[in-house]
Amino acid sequence: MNIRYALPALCVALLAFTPVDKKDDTQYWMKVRATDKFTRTQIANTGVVIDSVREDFVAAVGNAEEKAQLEAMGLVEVSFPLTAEMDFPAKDAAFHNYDEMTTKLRDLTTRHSGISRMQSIGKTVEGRDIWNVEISGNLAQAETLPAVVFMGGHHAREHLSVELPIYYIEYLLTEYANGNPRIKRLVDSRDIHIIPLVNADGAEYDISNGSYKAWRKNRANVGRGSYGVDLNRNYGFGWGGAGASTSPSSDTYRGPQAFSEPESIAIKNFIEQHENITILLSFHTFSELILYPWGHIYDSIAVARDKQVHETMAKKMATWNGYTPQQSSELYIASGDTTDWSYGEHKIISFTFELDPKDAWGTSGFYPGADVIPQVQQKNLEPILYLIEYSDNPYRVIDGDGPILKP
Ligand code: 0X9
Ligand code: ZN
Repeated sequence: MNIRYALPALCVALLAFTPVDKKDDTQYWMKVRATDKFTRTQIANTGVVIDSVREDFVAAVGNAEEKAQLEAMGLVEVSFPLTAEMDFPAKDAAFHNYDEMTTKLRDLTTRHSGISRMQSIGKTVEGRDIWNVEISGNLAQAETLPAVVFMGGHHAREHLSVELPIYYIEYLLTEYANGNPRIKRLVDSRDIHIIPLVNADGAEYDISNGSYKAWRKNRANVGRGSYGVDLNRNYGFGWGGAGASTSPSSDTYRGPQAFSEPESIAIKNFIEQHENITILLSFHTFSELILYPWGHIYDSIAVARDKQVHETMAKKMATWNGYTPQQSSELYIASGDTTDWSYGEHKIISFTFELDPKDAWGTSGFYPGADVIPQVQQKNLEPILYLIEYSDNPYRVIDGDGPILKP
């Protein structure tokens, strides 16, 4: 047949065989109540895929029909469609959603398996894994090396705070592979932990259905139709003090007790299992600040040397990123934050960075746009390398010993 006739004929044939009833193929993520294996079996029998099992619920993915069946059984607590809209708005596509982040971390740690490993340190309320990437030239004996931990994403809408940890994982692994001598020396002599996204449920919720929700907390059902505990008010040092709300509907709700949330428990357990950690940095946004304890009281750290180390390091890091170094409570009193606990309970030298921008109206500062990602990653690179460097003995910064790892 002549090509001029073949194409139209093919189209007609294809149209004839195209099914007219277009089945809705939307997949839904569901939190489904289940306390025993029998209920879980019933749930599985609807055809959904169960991807995690917790004491009193499962996380499942299924289609509209399966969702309807589970709803009829009265078991669905939370559900949302896993459509293309379950992602950052197109203009912010450079940000990583949870799946993109997980895939990237898996790829990187697989490609650089000699010096890195990826481990779940616990699960979120909705059953997502909280990932830690450990980087060291001596993984077999990493616990004998000085350790440092970086984390991001305690607050859902602070997506930029997740992009920095992801980038530093990539940077350290690829620069090591490229033979960068400074990175090689750092990685070979240190145990580096990077937890990019603590509040994975909140971050996913914040981008669900195609628009930002300015969500802050985790996604715990806290009763009376309210959701969320502020994870940066849930840590157990000075918990219950000022600057944290007792009201479940508040954005700074401290939770029913210290460490009531699986996300903060995961961090607590992780820190307590890694006694070699000497320095911690938790990324937040925004205001361009370098904060250090205390945050729950106006008093400064009583141990003179500890105070001096925090101040000296904060000032030094500020020379690179241009942020303002100050004690946390200079900003405002807030109890139950990560760094008061890590320093107060474990004497870990601890910082909170409030990343760019410096100021903004309303919640717009949490959504500065993808364009800023590279510059914020770059301006904070030197502070990160500095903290890795001094994790062998942070007191070197006041005792006058110079950097021992610089080329
Ligand atoms: O309030 C917070 O948790 C942090 N700011 S944010 O805008 N990212 O929410 C600041 C925590 C600083 N710590 C204290 N002031 N205690
Ligand atoms: Zn924050």
